[in-house]
Amino acid sequence: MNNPFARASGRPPTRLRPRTALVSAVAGLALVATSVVVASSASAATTLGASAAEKGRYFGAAIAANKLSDSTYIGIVNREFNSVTAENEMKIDATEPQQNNFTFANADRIVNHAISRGMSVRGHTLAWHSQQPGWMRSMSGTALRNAMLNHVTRVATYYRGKIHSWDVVNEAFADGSSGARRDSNLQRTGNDWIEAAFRAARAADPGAKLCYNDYNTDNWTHAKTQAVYRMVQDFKQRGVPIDCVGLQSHFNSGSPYPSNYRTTLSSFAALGVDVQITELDIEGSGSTQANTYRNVVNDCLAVARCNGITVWGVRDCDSWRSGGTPLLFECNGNKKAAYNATLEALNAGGTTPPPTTLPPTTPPPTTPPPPTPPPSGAGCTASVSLNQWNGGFVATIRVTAGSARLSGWSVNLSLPGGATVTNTWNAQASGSSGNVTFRNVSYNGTVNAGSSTEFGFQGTGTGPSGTPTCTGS
Ligand code: 9MR
Repeated sequence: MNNPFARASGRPPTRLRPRTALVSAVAGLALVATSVVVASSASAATTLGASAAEKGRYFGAAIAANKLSDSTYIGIVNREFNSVTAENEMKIDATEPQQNNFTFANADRIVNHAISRGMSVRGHTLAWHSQQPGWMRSMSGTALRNAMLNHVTRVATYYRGKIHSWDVVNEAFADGSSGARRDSNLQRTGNDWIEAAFRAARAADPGAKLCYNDYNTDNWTHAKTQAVYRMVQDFKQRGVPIDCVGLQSHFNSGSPYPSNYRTTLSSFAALGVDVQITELDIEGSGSTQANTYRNVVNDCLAVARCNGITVWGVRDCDSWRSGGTPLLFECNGNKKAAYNATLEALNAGGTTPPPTTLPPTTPPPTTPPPPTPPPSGAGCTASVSLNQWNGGFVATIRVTAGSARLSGWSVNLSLPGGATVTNTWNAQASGSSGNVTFRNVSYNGTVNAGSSTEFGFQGTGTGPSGTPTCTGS
């Protein structure tokens, strides 16, 4: 498959007009300098999603169903991102407006769009004190607990196999210095409401990573950060199924990017969970804003288990804080300095992917990836890392280019009888059982010589055990 974005990295041919000798000499020098830049940028990814994919990570955006028909907006989404979050469409008030009456139409528009383009989806959010429908706001006690668990189960079951990571519980801790849980109708059903929600989510969709997500948990010294850390530590110790922590990371002058942000990321990761930056926006402009974006990307790339960044909106005018111009694109769709800094930082970040996590908590037998065979065919190899549990699996496939740059690739592998692919990210699958071929999507077909990119799929039954065949073009 051709990469429609490959041309975007090329420069138009330079045309020289007759000038004075001096101007020609200066132009000649400039050309030499430019050609150096081109030589290095020719090997650099040209979109956020492609660059993140080279590092085994995703770069996503929160998107809104009612903007999918805005051509500027969807053009950016399709070009730049390999993950999306529904900004509002999967919240409790949107998916269960009347008790036990579930509506998924708007969320489906987002999920289907993403899946059709090989993007992964973050689910946001299953249990939250806010954005509850009226019927839930007026509930309490056992009735509310059961209604919450029913909601988690029904929504996670509906999207089973389609969600990369769920924000199972959102914003359950209080701001300030108390380190306490936030008071809410859910909290008043009992302190164990969070772990009950995680257990229900795991039962409903065992292949999704399950995250706890919150804001003002970026500064390692803050009481709220420490309180969330202790909860995750406790969950890991007691076997409560949790796979990831989401740091929303809404930064502005009142809640600035903290210099110890990397410590926060690595400290959570050291508990044995993934860390995801889930709602990034940084108020400001120009180089100050750009540098903060650069710092955030560098921090994530420095922590192996920081496996993705999502910005909370596409253009400044799409933002919930549009007055603070906190995003990567201007309203007219132009890239901002913050965009360039983000892409540069991603491209500079090497190509080492983070390790894959192991859902579910009940340790599945993990099949070690087979040794990587030497390059064959048109110059690529593929290796599988498999997380298998009883009844399902997640396979992560690493595609590595041989000594020549690929402009497209496909991977063929054989699934044992009874196994079915239910969800694929960063690739397009042909077939879902038996021999299945996965082809690159628009943003990850180009792989430089010796570099790698990753895609994955989830399935029911038993995962592949043989060596996949990689064909490059
Ligand atoms: O961006 C979202 C905005 O459109 C909604 O009106 C608001 C209320 O549901 O939620 C915003 O998103 C929030 C997210 O769901 C949770 N973390 C804070 C985000 C910004 O308020």
